[in-house]
Amino acid sequence: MSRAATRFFLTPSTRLPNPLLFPKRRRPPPPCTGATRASFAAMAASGLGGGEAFRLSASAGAGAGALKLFKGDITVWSVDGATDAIVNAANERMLGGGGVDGAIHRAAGPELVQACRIVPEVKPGVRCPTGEARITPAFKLPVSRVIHTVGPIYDMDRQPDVSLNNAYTNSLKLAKENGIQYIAFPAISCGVFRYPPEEASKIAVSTAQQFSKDIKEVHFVLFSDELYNIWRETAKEMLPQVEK
Ligand code: AR6
Repeated sequence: MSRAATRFFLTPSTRLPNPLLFPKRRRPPPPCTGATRASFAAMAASGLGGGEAFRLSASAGAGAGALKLFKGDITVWSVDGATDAIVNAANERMLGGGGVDGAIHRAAGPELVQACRIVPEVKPGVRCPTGEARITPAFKLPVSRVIHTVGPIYDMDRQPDVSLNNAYTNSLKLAKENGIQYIAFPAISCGVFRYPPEEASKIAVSTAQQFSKDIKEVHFVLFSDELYNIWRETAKEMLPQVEK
């Protein structure tokens, strides 16, 4: 028997349980729309925590324009692999780095840095100036695209609030232009760039609100309990919450 053929054979000790003897327990479906249900299922499968949902606009119908909060590693996030994108907190060179940038490049594989390398430089060593955004394929990541943006270095930027607003806004604009329906952000600039997370969360939520008609769901994937709780408090203050 060829090696390929043996892959499809199960020995008695590895045989799967008979589904008639071990039926799957059925749970009632959660009371939410198809899109919402799909994204919650995808997040639960990927092992991300949290999952609180808010409406981005008081006037939008159920399921449209949602903001969701998750806890964990953004590189495992995906919704459908076709109209979804994660955002990378990159630097102006766009050739990788530490933090979430390093994690995204490791998970995407070496093709990502090659794709970044061919993004034209706007001046020597700068492919994406602070506050702007660029898009690439996502390679081995489970999403369709990576949007790279550069947030401000809090202590060095003259107007860090304007730059952070631009980073979120330009990422969302680029998502819209590329037909992205589901987008996930990390806490841009809240790591080595030292942006105070309470202030950053207000900018993040308010820019997401402005795209409530353009993007189905804006997600934030926060890496620590502390950040998750800050984003949750801000979302609760600014948006109506919806039941899971
Ligand atoms: N998933 C989600 N969030 C993460 C992950 C992850 N896998 N890893 C880290 N974070 P940072 P910045 C969080 O420093 O402040 C890079 O070297 C982290 O806890 O990654 O915008 C770039 O190349 C923090 O809350 O990005 C730049 O030079 C947030 O992501 C520079 O860092 C952002 O932290 C950008 O600095």
